[in-house]
Amino acid sequence: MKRKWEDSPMMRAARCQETKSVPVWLMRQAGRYMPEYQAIREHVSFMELCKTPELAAEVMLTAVQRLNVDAAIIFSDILLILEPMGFELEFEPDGGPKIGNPIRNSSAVKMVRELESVEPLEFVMNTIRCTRERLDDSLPLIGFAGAPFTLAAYAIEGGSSHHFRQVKTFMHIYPNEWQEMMQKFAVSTARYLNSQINAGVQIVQLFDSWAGCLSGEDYKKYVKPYSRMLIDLIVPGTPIIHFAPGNPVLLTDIRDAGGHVIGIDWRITVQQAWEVIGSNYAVQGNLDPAILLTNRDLIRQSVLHILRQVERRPGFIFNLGHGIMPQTPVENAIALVNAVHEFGIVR
Ligand code: 1CP
Repeated sequence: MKRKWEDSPMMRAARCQETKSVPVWLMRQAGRYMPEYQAIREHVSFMELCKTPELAAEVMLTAVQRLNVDAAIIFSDILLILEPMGFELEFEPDGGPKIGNPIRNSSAVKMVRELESVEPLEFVMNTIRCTRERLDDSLPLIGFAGAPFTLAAYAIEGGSSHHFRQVKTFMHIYPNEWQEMMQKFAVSTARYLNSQINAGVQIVQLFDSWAGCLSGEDYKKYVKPYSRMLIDLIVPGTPIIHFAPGNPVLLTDIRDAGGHVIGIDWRITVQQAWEVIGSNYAVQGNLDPAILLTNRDLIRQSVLHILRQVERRPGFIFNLGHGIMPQTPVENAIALVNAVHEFGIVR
C-alpha cells in the first residue's frame, strides 16, 4: 500500500518532482527556544530525554504541531553514536557536549571501536517507531547522523570548537591514523543510518556541520572519500540530504561525495548554488537563522526573496542555513513557516 507521505511535498521535492507547495522544516525545530521543551528539561537531562523514546517523540511531535512544518526529524543528537564507539560523552547544563576521553595522540585511534551492532543505540530506533506511530501519515520522518569529519572534530577537540586546531593538526600529522579513524566513523554511521531506515524513517540527513572550516584541497583529501564511502553504503531508495555548510567553495565536492538533496547556508544564494551543483539535485536551505531574531515583516520579506529565486523550479526544500538559535521567539518561527506556506504555493 502506498503511504500518504510518499506523495508529500517534502518527499517529492527531495526527488526533484513538482509539488503544489514548497515544503518547509527547520533544523533544530524542537530545541531550547521552545517553552514546552524547556519545561520538560527542568526535570530530565538532555541525555535522559534522548534515551526515553516516548518523551523524545513527544518533544518532536509538539514542535511539529506548533510550527505546522512539513516534516518531522527524530529527536536525538549526532553525538550519541560516540558512546558505543568508546567515548565518554556528557552534555553540560548549558547543553554543550563534552568528551571525557578525547583523542590526543595517534595511538588513541586504536581505542575507537567500530560500531558492529546498533544494539546500544536501540533507543533511537524506538524513538523512530514511537514518533512514526503518532505522526500524521502525510508527514515524512527524517533520520540523521553526523558525518565522519564532524564526529572526528568532536572526538579530537573534546567538545565545541572555534578554530578546530587539534583536529586539523591531527589529520595533517597522522594521515594513516586519520584514515583508520575516518573509516571507522564512515562504516559505523552507515550501519546506524541503515538501521534508522529499517526502523521507519523516510529520508535521512547527514550533518557535516563543521566541514566548512577546511580548504577545498583538504576537504577533497581528508573528508570527501569517507563521506562518500558512508553514502555509498546506504541502502538505495531512501533520499539523502547532505548538509555541510559554511564554505560554498566546497559545494561541488560535497555534491560528488553523494546525496540527492544538497543543504546550503546563506553564504551563497539558492540561484548560485543551483548553477554550481546542477539542476538534477534538490536544494535545501538557506535562511540565516539570525533573521528569526528580527520581526515578522523582515521574516516575510526574506522568505519572499528566497522563493523568488526558486520560482517554479522543482526540488526545493525551505529550511534555515543552520540550526535555529535558542534566543528565537517561537512566534517568529511560526511566522516563517506560515510565510513559506503562503508564498510557496506553486501555481
Ligand atoms: O529539532 C531538533 O532539535 C532535532 C534534534 C537535534 C539535531 C538534529 C538535536 C537536539 N541536535 C541535532 C543535530 C546536532 N547536534 C548538530 C548538527 C546540527 C547543527 O549543525 O546545528 C550538532 C553540531 C550537534 C552537536 C550538539 N549537541 C550541540 C552543538 C554544540 C556546538 O559545538 O556548537 C549541542 C548544543 C547539542 C545538544 C543538543 N542537541 C539537541 C538539543 C535540543 C540540544 C540542546 C540540549 C539542551 O540543552 O537541552
